[in-house]
Amino acid sequence: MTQLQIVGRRSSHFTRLTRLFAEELGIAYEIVPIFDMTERAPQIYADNPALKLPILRAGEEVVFGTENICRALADRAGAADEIVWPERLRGTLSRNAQELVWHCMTAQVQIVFGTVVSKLPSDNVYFEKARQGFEGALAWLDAHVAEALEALPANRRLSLFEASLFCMIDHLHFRKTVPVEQYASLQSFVRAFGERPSAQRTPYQFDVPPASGR
Ligand SMILES: N[C@@H](CCC(=O)N[C@@H](CS)C(=O)NCC(=O)O)C(=O)O
Repeated sequence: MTQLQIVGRRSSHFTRLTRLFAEELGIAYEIVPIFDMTERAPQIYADNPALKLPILRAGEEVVFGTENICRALADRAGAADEIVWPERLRGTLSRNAQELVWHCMTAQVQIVFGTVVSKLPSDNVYFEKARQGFEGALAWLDAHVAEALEALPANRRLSLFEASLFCMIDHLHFRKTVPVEQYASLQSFVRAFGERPSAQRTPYQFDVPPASGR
């Protein structure tokens, strides 16, 4: 079988979600780091024209988008039916919960890429509103996570909801954009999910370029 490459960053929550899926599904992969997110050549992003990461490379085939990558990995493992994908979520609360996790992940990218990487003023309304919406979404998730977890099928192998929620909350300990410690239900979920070997094998860390590199 072709050696799979996940082109991304060990410090990225979207990349971690794909790595976590690969680990859970027992799929071997190599991580190919993108050291500098300000690069603008599509080749750096495995030819993703959107200049976003992660990307899954399997020989000549490239897969764009975190959810697509998770699905491609599950297909390879023959385990797609064992995963609770968003379309299997029943009820508005569960669907809203997934939406807010995606929202938080995107807000985190907006704040980190805007204020940390691009050094734009963090008191601009663009970032202040992002932080306010982020905090509102976290408070909502904290209040509803128990119900959202309860609604998942008991016999699941993994759900995209839990995996994405874990990667998102744990990233807030690594890249401290908005406080997260006060959300007791979210913290206890992260502690429990963090026991999984897949979580322990994919800790956040900054990729260090080789000394002779860029
Ligand atoms: N829709 C994309 C979003 C991925 C994303 O935002 N990735 C971040 C890194 S965590 C990124 O590419 N940041 C660089 C940028 O926004 O220019 C996906 O699902 O993979």
